[in-house]
Amino acid sequence: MTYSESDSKYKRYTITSALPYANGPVHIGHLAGVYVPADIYARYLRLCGEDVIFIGGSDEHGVPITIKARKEGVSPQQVVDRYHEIIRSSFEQLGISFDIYSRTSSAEHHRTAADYFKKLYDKGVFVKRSSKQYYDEEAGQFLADRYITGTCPHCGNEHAYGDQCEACGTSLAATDLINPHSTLSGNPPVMRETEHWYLPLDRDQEWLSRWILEEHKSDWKVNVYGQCKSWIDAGLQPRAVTRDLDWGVKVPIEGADGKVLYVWFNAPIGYISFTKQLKGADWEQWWKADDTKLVHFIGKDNIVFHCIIFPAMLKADGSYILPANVPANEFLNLEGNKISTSRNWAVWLHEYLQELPGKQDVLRYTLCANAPETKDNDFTWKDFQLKNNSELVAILGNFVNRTLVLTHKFFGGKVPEAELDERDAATLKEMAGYPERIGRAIERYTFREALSEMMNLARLGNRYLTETEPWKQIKQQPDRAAASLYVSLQVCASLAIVCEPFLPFTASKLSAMIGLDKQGGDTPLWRKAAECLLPAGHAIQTPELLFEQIADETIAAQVAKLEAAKQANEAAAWKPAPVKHDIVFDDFTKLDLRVGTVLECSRVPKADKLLLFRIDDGMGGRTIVSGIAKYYTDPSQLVGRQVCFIANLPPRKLKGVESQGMILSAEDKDGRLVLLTPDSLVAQGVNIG
Ligand code: B3M
Ligand code: ZN
Repeated sequence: MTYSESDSKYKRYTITSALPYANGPVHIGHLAGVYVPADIYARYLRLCGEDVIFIGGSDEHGVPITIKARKEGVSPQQVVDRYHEIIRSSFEQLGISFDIYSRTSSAEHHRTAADYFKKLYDKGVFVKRSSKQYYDEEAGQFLADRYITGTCPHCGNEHAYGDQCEACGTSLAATDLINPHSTLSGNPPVMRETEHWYLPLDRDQEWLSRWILEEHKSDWKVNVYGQCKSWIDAGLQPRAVTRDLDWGVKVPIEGADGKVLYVWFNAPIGYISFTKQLKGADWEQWWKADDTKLVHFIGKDNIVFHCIIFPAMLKADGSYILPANVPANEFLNLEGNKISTSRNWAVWLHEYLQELPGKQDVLRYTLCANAPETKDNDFTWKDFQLKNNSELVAILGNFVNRTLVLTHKFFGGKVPEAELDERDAATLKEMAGYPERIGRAIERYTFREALSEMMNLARLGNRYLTETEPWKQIKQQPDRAAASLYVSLQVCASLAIVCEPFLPFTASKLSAMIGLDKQGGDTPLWRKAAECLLPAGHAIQTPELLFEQIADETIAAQVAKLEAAKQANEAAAWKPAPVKHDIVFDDFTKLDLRVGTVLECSRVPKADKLLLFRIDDGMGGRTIVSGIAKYYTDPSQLVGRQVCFIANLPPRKLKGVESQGMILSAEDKDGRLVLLTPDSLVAQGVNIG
């Protein structure tokens, strides 16, 4: 039982979340954009007593997979086996409550996708077209999608793909790329004739325009609506749904050797084939009954596929319902920069789970609180720490802990009998309003608002407890202390229910501590969260802390890890400086370069960058000041070392010391200076040249 009128016509909910490519683990961007909101929605609806299926799985086809396999020198199957398992188990550990998490390499999926294509083919839906496409002669292969890279014509990104530019998010055709080249051989491609089947989206222009731009004008998110509108306004074009590749679902018709279904035709059918795996013969009502609400959770780069192409496929079949909503999110950035898999600028879920064990809810909380619902948003470790320490610990954890500890201290761990005064009753009344308020926000897909309302309930409890001061009242007016803890315990019970969609681990811990019975009765649990659920005399368990402070060191370690990634990127991106303009030989001979031996070496007082050298130059010796103190922290170790120097620079004063030349050093990638020393000992003052 939900709250909004518009949902009352639905008997069941089919909730899907984008199928991550099994070519790498998932990171916090995926979680904040797709899986955390989808899970909140699914958990909430279950608490409302609704019939829900929450579908997920790995997308195991497509060029990203085969490219990864090539790079690692293994088969595509090995790639997907490895990452499917990493992704599946990390989702499970984070408490993403999929009813099924399957994979598109499953036999059921291959069959379902092939049948889907065949039905549309037999109905004459597709148009067969011959076209010229990029081909790599050395690799002997057509260059579908990501096999081709080049410069994006919109933003100038030099690493745009043949299907999309990840820098500006524009969807591209391979022929849009400037200076295209094959990712297989690196060669510029040639054009070759090939035949493919196209979904004639131009024929769908009219109904799609009506369905999205009119019927969903007010209930779809602005960002989703806006993207759809610009696609539709630009005029929809036929779209190829087959590819010349060998990894994928084979095109199930005669004369289509060497062709597979386009991954974006194939993948959304996964939602259907996984439903079949979950529900068996009963699957159809989840996709075909008008009283089923279909909702797709995705990131913004998947909007066109879920709002235009997949609906066109569903409509072409004719027996399916269409999505009621597609609440796509924008992107989450990390410490001010775009998350990037290739640059390892990410917080990977499987690593987080290992490095911060038992902190699943803290991540869920932070990601929901910062979800990029209307615009791109930023995750920072400092904010993560703050959200934990000053919200989860200081508000929710503190309220629950104070309530339970005091109940044990003053009332033997039993809910006290209470006579309520006005303030008590008003507090309970206020509490009763929260489930609906939080629920309505979730039904509107405004999860950040829902989360902050949930915390407001904890704030209400905290404030009430502080104001009613049972620790003082217990001596003067024990009845008042009893009422105060009675009310606070009811708020704890309500919280144990309404925090579940967001913080499922906390919810079960709290429910266990207060002995909350989550079973039975006709009233859905979510509605019950408005009532007083713990009767007088009910025993509660010994309290444990729900959350712990996160120390500065923990955060520093994560920040250091990102810093290391950044440095590794910079090192990988390092290129030698361009060669300077030519000089004539005479210019070179003007330089007087020599070798000498360090006789003494010490720091220059009040100049932390400088070292003072006394050099035996075979000509009576000289003093040279050099800015390498940062890299040679023990100057005495340089004594006896031969170094190279320029002997004919005019003397110069540095921090009051006259320097008679310049010692040569190499500057490494990271800016570190390294002294140059001859390969074997030479006489003092010999020339270099
Ligand atoms: N695997 C693309 C992505 O991860 C794709 C989603 C498929 S959903 C049917 O962005
Ligand atoms: Zn671009």
